[in-house]
Amino acid sequence: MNILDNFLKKGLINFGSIIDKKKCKELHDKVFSSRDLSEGLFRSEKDFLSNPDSKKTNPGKGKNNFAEKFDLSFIEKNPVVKKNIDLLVGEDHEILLKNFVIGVPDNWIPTWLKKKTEKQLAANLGSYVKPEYRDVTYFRGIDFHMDLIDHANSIGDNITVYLYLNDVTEDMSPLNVIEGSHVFGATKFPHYLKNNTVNSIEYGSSEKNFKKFQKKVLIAETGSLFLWSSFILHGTQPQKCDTPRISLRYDIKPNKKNKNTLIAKFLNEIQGDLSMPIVRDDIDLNSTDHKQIKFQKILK
Ligand SMILES: O=C(O)CCC(=O)C(=O)O
Ligand SMILES: [Fe+2]
Repeated sequence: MNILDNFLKKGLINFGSIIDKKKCKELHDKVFSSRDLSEGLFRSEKDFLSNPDSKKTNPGKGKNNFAEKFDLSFIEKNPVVKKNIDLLVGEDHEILLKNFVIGVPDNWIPTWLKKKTEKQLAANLGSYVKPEYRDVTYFRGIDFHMDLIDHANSIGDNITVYLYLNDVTEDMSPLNVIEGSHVFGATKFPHYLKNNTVNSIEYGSSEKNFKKFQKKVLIAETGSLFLWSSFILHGTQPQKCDTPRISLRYDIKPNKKNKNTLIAKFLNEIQGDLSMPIVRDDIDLNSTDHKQIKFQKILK
């Protein structure tokens, strides 16, 4: 089946390792050597408590963004990538954000922080990292979510493009993707999920309406590229080894005026809401604490 027909069914494209390995490795090495990748990345507990600083700690478009310092045309102008992205979201699409993502090994995380993040469903480490290092994104795993989680009140016609800059083994927090999980449209994080097995998982639009889906664990080599709809559930386990996973991620949106994109066709098939005012229910937005007890982590 052609990859775009497959996308219409599954909401995911696995392009395989199509991006120049040598250039990926060079980019990886530049990120790797640009900072103190150790416990030195993090603030002290005392400093954190004196100013939890929980907002705007991630790179933005044109703001505090290490990925914007590089010529990424070997990715963006790759003919296969460009052709498929243009067909999906139109040639007049907008790149809302490109950023590097680092999957953080446990041995960098200070003890005080380990206790905190172990309970979090979405361990984005931005607010715990020293301000000078916040030009890339840091994760200690994130449970199954839709990327719509970043876009409350907006139609989920975005796509995420994700490139592995190093070889990602089973221990290195590979992406887990639930194929076809767009069918219920926008649902709130944390999601109704059960019976997680190697190849499948059950996901519900409510406690009463579960369906079984195929799951893919994206163990893959340097230069492997993936693309998914912002309605597709995916997540990562915390790292299980000392090598960080370094990736590059794009958030891309079609132009509002363009109605002839394949993503518009994809959204037409969805039986459910295409946007949501409240996208998550795991954090108290007025405090730095996550509502840990109520929900169980799936990706541990
Ligand atoms: O890199 C990770 O651990 C999280 C990846 C993810 O969910 C994303 O980039 O959308
Ligand atoms: Fe995501």
